[in-house]
Amino acid sequence: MHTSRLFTLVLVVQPSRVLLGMKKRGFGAGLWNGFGGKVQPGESIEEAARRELLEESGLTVDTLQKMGQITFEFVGNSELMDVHIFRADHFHGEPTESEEMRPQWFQLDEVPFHRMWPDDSYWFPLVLQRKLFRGYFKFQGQDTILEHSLKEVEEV
Ligand code: 6U4
Repeated sequence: MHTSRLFTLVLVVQPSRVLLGMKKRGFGAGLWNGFGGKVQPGESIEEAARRELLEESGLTVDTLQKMGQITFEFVGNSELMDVHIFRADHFHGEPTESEEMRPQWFQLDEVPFHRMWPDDSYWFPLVLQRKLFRGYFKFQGQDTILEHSLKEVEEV
C-alpha cells in the first residue's frame, strides 16, 4: 500500500524570466527549484503554498494559479509525494535568501535544467505555456526516471 504526502511548489513567472531557488539543505539540495514544501495539518494546499513561498523567497502574491499535480514515487520508499504546482505572475517584496533557498532570476531561455530535478524538463514548458497537467514520475534515486506519464487536463 502506498500512502501519499502533500507538497506544494510555486513558480513565479514574469514575461521574460522565472524565479528559482537554490535548495541549500534537505531534499533536493544542490538543485534549482520552485519554492514549496510540506502541507501542514490544518492548512489548505494553497495556504501552504503561500507560506512556503514567503518563508523561502520573501515574496507574497495576490493570485496563485493552479497549474498541475504530479505524483512522485521513489523506489524503496512507500510514501508517494503528491506535489501541487502553482504559478504566480505578480508578486510583492524583494527576493530574499533564506536558510533553505537562495533565489535567483533566470531568463526563460536559460532555465538551468541540468541542475534541476530531471522531471522539470517535461512539465516546466507546460507551466510557461499556461497548460494544466497531471503527471506521475517513478524515480530511482534523484537522477533516474524509470517510468513517467504526463497529460494535459482541463482542470487541476
Ligand atoms: P522541511 O525542511 O522538512 O521543513 P519542507 O520545506 O516542508 O521541508 P521540502 O523542502 O522537503 O519540504 O519540500 C520538497 C520540495 O521539493 C517541495 O516544494 C516539492 C519539491 N519537489 C520534490 N520532488 C520534486 C521533483 N521531482 N521535482 C521538482 N520538485 C520537487 O521540481
